Amino acid sequence: MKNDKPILHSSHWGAFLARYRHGCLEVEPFPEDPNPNRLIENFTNALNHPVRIAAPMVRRGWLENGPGADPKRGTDEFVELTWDEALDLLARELERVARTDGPGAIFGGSYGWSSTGRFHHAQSQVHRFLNVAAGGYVRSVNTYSAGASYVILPHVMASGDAVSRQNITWDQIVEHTDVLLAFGGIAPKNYQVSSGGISHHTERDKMGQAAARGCRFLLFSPQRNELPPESRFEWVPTNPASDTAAMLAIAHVLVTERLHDEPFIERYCDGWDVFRRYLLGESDGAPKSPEWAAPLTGIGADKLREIARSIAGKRVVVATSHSLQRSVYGEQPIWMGAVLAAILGQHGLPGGGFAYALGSIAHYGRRLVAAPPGSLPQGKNGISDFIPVARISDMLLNPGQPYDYDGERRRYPHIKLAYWAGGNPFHHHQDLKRLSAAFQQLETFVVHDAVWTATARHADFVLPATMTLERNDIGGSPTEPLIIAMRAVAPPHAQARNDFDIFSDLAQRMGVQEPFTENRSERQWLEDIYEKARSRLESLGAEAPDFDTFWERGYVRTPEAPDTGGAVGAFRRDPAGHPLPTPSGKIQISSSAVQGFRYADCPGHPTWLPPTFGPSERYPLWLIANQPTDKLHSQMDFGTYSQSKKRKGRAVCTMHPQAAAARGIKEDDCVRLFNDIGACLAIVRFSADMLPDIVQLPTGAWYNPTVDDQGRHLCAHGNPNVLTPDVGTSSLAQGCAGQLAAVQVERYTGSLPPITCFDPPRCVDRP
Ligand SMILES: Nc1nc2c(c(=O)[nH]1)N[C@H]1C(S)=C(S)[C@@H](COP(=O)(O)OP(=O)(O)OC[C@H]3O[C@@H](n4cnc5c(=O)[nH]c(N)nc54)[C@H](O)[C@@H]3O)O[C@H]1N2
Ligand SMILES: Nc1nc2c(c(=O)[nH]1)N[C@H]1C(S)=C(S)[C@@H](COP(=O)(O)OP(=O)(O)OC[C@H]3O[C@@H](n4cnc5c(=O)[nH]c(N)nc54)[C@H](O)[C@@H]3O)O[C@H]1N2
Ligand SMILES: [Mo]
Repeated sequence: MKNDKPILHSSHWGAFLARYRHGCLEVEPFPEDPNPNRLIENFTNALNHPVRIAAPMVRRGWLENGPGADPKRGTDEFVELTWDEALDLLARELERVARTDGPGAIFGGSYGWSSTGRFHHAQSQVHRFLNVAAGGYVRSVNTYSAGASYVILPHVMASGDAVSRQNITWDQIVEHTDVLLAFGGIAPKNYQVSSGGISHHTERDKMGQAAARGCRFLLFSPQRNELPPESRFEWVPTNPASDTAAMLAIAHVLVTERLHDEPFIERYCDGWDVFRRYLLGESDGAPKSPEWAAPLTGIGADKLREIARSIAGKRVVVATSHSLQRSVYGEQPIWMGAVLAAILGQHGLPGGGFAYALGSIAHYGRRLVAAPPGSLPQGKNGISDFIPVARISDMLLNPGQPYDYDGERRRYPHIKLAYWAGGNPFHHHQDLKRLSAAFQQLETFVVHDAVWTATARHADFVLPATMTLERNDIGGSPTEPLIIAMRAVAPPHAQARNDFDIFSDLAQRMGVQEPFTENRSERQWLEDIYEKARSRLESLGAEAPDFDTFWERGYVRTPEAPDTGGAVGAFRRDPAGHPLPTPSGKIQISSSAVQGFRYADCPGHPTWLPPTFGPSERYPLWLIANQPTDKLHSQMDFGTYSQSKKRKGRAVCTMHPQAAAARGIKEDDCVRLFNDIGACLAIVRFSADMLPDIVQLPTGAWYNPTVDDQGRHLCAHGNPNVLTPDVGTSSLAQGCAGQLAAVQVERYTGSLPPITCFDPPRCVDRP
């Protein structure tokens, strides 16, 4: 396959042009993109990288001993089989588990971002397959992104999507907002990404336009560079996990100085009085004043007071990032953000209110489009059982045990087989040593991926999937103005196959090929997915080319939908006619439903709960384990751009020069970060643009477990999830709490263990 003319393709981090010649891939940004993203460069060495999975593999221990728990999972050797052998064996195993234990023993949650195309979307494929072939599967609910917020928000306001995706847009902010309070920031590295693709990176310019009109951006964060310079933001250095206290103090000033919007609270809110008594200290003896909050937040009392006075009567957006709620008690700052916007009377005004996750991913803050493409139907799941997504290790280690979730007492299912396609738990989950032990409990673990991730290395069946550039697909999303014909650029690597074709052949062996494929080819599925957009475009009187024209041209444009503020805007305009879907139909400043669950870790109104997991004498630094700048999660960590940002082949952690000096650490030193959960190595970079008692190590470095020359277990590469706690945010949401941990850092003086995670595992001839 040779393409002399560049072909348009799409990824979660940007649309781009690709050309594949003489085995080499060149990429360039989509010409219309005002602020293209260098992550596209990660593709250039990816297609034929040695870490690609070349052929179907079965773990040696599974082949020799059959299904069952095995401590060798993760370090075992693999045996290459032919596709026919591997699929025959896997089909029989799936039938065995479905027959003896039922589909309720199959975990098909398969969390992860996979790739952009709407048809070859690996999760949709695996879910559809398990529904058809096994009668269903135990699923996972919620996300690692918004685990706490999407459970608390429906109790308080409306669905997470109604608050984050269909509420306040950048267009409104450009025109109307006076002050934007950004708790956790709106980091340039983060809004360059959007699931379903992103053809125009516009956030930076929108913030610049708002600032030029006079909008003031205030950043509350432990790190400075979490807003673009174009926003002319002011940094308010804020301790990790203290945002609830900062917001309470601002609310306290507003209420005690009678700057709050009493008519709004009266008309649009429920449960004010209980919260007001807490805020003023009438119920617990502790007024949540700026003086109370100053030592907790690290923000001076005068500063908090000045901020409160300066926002009263203004058009204000209270924005909170995803990161705020990805830690223990993560529900609180989200609920409090909604309450602060209510105290200011801002909900539902153009460019005012509570913008959950604004710009944390580019799809938050964008206008909805009128004609998004369709997606692959997943069919009906015969199993109703589920887990909150980040409780995967708990589920595998504690079958049958009870746990709390959103007012229910539930029990973990007994899972025998897990099937993963399109996610990387050894990237996304916490306490990776524990996760490894959890996967060792399974009878059988099946993984499709294009590359040898740590997850694939833990599997019994490893089936090589194509990468997006090796197949035809359609890109688009509810907020993306282009529907992109993602034409294949390169031939599949070695024996890699599309997830759809793998499932189709498995379904054929299990006698369900026709219900799985509906006798439709890839081309027919793509036509179907496109047709949803085309017919809608036609009904809108917009240009609606037929599939062949679309495919030839490379994309079509969909108009934007009206910018009405969604359910929150409608509620503001007519609270009786458009009540919110809460028990009162109003904003719940306190909630008798949540109160009724009697969770000490999530009381009936936003509450300051001191972090129990923060720095201690032994582990005096906050670890911020946030999103990486040079890739999406773990995807293509071996890619040119990601590799160019490593030092000594390892992840870079950022420290304040003071904290480093106190430990005798110099720039570019290798350090060991450790706590009671685990340890890893990383190379130090200095920055004074952060609080002195934090160390930042982004996620994304592939897990590289090893034993150093002193016999200590550590990740040689710098995956922070060896250090993060595997606990839920609270009994309410049980969300991921991986953003923060407490650690110690020391200079590493041993010999540097090699990086082996990009070498394929050992393969042996069949026994
Ligand atoms: N400590 C800490 N941990 C975190 C976070 C944090 O802030 N701190 N953030 C969390 C968040 S918000 C998220 S969303 C998660 C992300 O976690 P994931 O979404 O699981 O991470 P990815 O690296 O995107 O995993 C996608 C995998 O799918 C594979 N893949 C891509 N395309 C295909 C395909 O077509 N077919 C198949 N079969 N495979 C494919 C890729 O190679 C990759 O291995 O991480 C979470 N983990
Ligand atoms: N380049 C790139 N972009 C991405 C991703 C990626 O992997 N790579 N992942 C995407 C995904 S799936 C998601 S969900 C989003 C995630 O969006 P977020 O979760 O918001 O992103 P993070 O980078 O993890 O965190 C943002 C910043 O929050 C600050 N922070 C951490 N804890 C606290 C706190 O307690 N209080 C305050 N005030 N600030 C705090 C830190 O300084 C951190 O850098 O990013 C998306 N964008
Ligand atoms: Mo996410």
